[in-house]
Order: sequence, then C-alpha cells, then structure tokens
Amino acid sequence: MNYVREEKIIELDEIARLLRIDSIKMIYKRGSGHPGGSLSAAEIISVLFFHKLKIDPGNPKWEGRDRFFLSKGHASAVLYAAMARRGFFPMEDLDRWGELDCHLQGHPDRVKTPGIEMSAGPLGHGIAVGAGNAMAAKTKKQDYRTYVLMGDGEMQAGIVWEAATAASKFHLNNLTVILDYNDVQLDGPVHEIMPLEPLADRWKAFNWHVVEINGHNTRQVIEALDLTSEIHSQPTIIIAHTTKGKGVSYMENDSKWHGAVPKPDQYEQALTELMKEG
Ligand SMILES: Cc1ncc(C[n+]2csc(CCOP(=O)(O)OP(=O)(O)O)c2C)c(N)n1
Repeated sequence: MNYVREEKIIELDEIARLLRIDSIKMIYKRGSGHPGGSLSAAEIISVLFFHKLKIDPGNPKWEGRDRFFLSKGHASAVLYAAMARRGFFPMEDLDRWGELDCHLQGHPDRVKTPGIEMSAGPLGHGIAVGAGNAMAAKTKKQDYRTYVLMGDGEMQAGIVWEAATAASKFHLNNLTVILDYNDVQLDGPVHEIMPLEPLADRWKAFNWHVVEINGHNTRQVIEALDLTSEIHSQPTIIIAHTTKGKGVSYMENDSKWHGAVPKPDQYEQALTELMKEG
C-alpha cells in the first residue's frame, strides 16, 4: 500500500468541502434534491474521483476504465459536482440540473450523461449491476475494478443479499462496495426502522472481506480502498461510518433533510458553515 502524502489529504478534504457547497447550491437553485445523503458521501466521492478511479473524462467509455456505480442515485448532486470538477462536463451544466433538456437529470441517467455507468433511482440494484460488471471483467480477463456506493437504508433491500451471495460464490475480488453508513434513511433512523446490525458479521458470513472506517476521514477512505487490491479471493465491503447532512449543523442526523430544500435563510446559514470549514 502506498503512503499518501499529507498534502494530498488536505487537497481531497478541500475538494470534499467544495462538493458539499456545490451540492447545496444545486439543490437550492433547482428547488429539489437530496442534501443529507449528498453531504454524507462527500469524502468518499472526493477520494474516488480525485484519487482512486482509473477514469478518463475525455474518453468516458474507455474500455479499461474502472466502473463506478452510484447505487443511491438520489445523491446525484454530489456525483454530478464531482464529475463536473473532474472535467466530464462544464461546471455551468450544474446550474441546469434537472431541466428537461439538460443531460443531468434528477437521478443519474446512463444514456444522457457521459461517464454515468448506471441509471439509478430504484434502490438496491447497484451491487447486482456491479457484481455483473466485475464478473464480466474476469470473464474477459480485464483488470479494471468495480466500485459501488450504496446507502444503509438501501441495504435493507433483499436484492442486495442475493447479489452478495453471488459475488462471493464467484470470488469477485475486483468488486468493492462502499456503504455510506449514516444511520438515517428517508423518514427516520435505520436502526429503528429495520436494523442492519451486526452488520460486519453479516457480511463476513456472506464471505466478504470487511473493513470498517470513519467515512469522513479521508486517509482511512484511501487506505481502505487501496487495501482491496490486496484481497485475492473475496469481494470487499467498506463500512464507512458517516453523518447524514455532514457539515451543515441543522441538517446533521435529521431525516427531515433527506430530501428537503433549504429556505433562503437556511441556505445562507448552510453556505456560511461550509465556507468556514476551509
Ligand atoms: C426500491 C426503492 N424503494 C424506495 C425508494 C425511495 N427512497 C429514495 S431514497 C430512500 C432512502 C434511502 O436511504 P439510504 O439508503 O440510507 O440513503 P442515504 O441516507 O445515504 O441518503 C428511499 C426509501 C427508492 N428510491 N427505491
């Protein structure tokens, strides 16, 4: 595993902060979107798009690229912001997010947006599609890796566990799932609505390699992702503990902000808090 310099960590943290600001601006301007789960995933997305993924924004369909699937498609704001900053399309496109003739739709659309690998919205499918892609890589003897980012409410879906079974049966060590474990779903805490615990043990029982980290600690995110290439016969799940709404005090850990739009004064407060962090 390569040691990552502190300067790189600072750079990725700064990108995560900008992605949070972008997400809030986008949601406010559009009057629709999902702030909570966009803010909780900012460091994970920052590390993936600005450090880990082998991708070429100028050639989004490059055969050798790593595949990234945002399974929790409602968090499209933070994904679009990262893709724009990485050069897949102009930053100005973010202002037109959700308009009928814009390639950026409310949920990711693989036909409309260059670089989007999977249309998403119905929760639970990313891991199954990811497992299929990882299997395709093995069949075709290609060395790209597949990454899936999913939510914890999403993890309640039965299809997730079917895919988990298949992925371990086929020894998909080229598949990495990252769980944004913020413990809040659409209308309340995950641990009350349908608990996932003991989560690490459940995934171990499905014969997955399990790593547990703080999903807002950029170095931990990097090291967990780097370790996956040293696992030779199992898929990996990174259980990343996060805070829903991270960075905006009144949004944190509150399911009200799963899919709500800030009012003007709340918008100003959100930006002030996020600007202060830098
Ligand atoms: C199959 C399916 N059922 C319900 C929904 C509606 N829905 C959208 S987001 C969401 C909550 C998801 O919570 P979680 O996975 O924890 O996401 P995060 O907290 O990371 O935003 C629900 C139930 C959906 N999109 N798909």
